[in-house]
Amino acid sequence: MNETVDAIGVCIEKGKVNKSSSYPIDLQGQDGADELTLQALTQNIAPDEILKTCNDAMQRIGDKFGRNEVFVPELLMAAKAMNTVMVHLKPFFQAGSIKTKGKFIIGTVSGDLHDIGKNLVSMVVEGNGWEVIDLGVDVKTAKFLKAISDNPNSFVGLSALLTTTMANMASTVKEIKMEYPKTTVIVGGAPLSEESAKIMGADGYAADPQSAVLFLNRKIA
Ligand code: B1M
Repeated sequence: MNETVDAIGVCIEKGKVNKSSSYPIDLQGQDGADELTLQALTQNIAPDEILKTCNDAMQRIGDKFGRNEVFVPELLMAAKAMNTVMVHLKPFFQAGSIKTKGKFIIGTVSGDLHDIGKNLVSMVVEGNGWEVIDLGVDVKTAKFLKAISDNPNSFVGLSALLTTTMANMASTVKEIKMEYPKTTVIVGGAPLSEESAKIMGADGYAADPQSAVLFLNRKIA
């Protein structure tokens, strides 16, 4: 493992966005996720390696939150640092083909504000030649239905990170399938599984962005 990449992981876990950010106190004056990511890319470190380190760091801060060792403000700072890294990685994931394979509507379901995973899926799917219509977070069913109506033949992806919002996801899938039975819906997010996707009536489950791409590509093969 490279020292710069390790340091990016520390910045994510501690919520150190850039050199000028005063948080956290013990890293004041040091390079943050912003500067270190640019340095890592200049050293030709693979964007995938940087991303994996960041995801591991998010997992660690999430585990600490689960043990009540950190609280929502720390999660928010970690997310801010992670988003800074993603700004620099985005062009690498978007370097795919230009002619689009189809339209993919994606959003985080109602009641859920987690968007880092959903944004990663958007980037990777877009980079693989799909036009992505990102509806954002806390997306009500009506907004998905309007987007499907505005974009006939599109595919739909729903993301949820909370066990509580999985229930909202299930009702969104159900309503989409009632109004647009031919629309393919895939679901993903940490609390989901193949089994829960099946119970909801979704056409597929994707554990990560790459699985989402494989699923979509198979559908148009
Ligand atoms: Co929240 N949070 N959070 N949080 N948060 C979790 C999810 C939690 C597991 C932490 C914990 O307790 N250990 C826990 C959920 C527990 C549960 O439901 N079982 C939790 C909680 C409880 C909460 C609050 C309720 C806390 C509170 O207020 N008391 C609150 C809820 C707010 C709301 O949504 N209404 C809350 C708030 C937040 C912040 C806003 C502070 C922040 C989000 C900031 C943001 O997203 N902009 C936050 C964060 C950062 C996390 C953790 C630490 C990290 C999530 C993340 O970004 N991971 C998370 C703990 C964890 O995940 N270990 C946690 C990195 C990201 C790359 O992974 O999102 O899993 P992930 O996405 C993956 C896959 O899941 C998949 O691909 C992605 C890339 O590999 N994927 C898809 C995701 N969507 C997909 C869609 C697809 C396909 C694949 O196809 C359509």
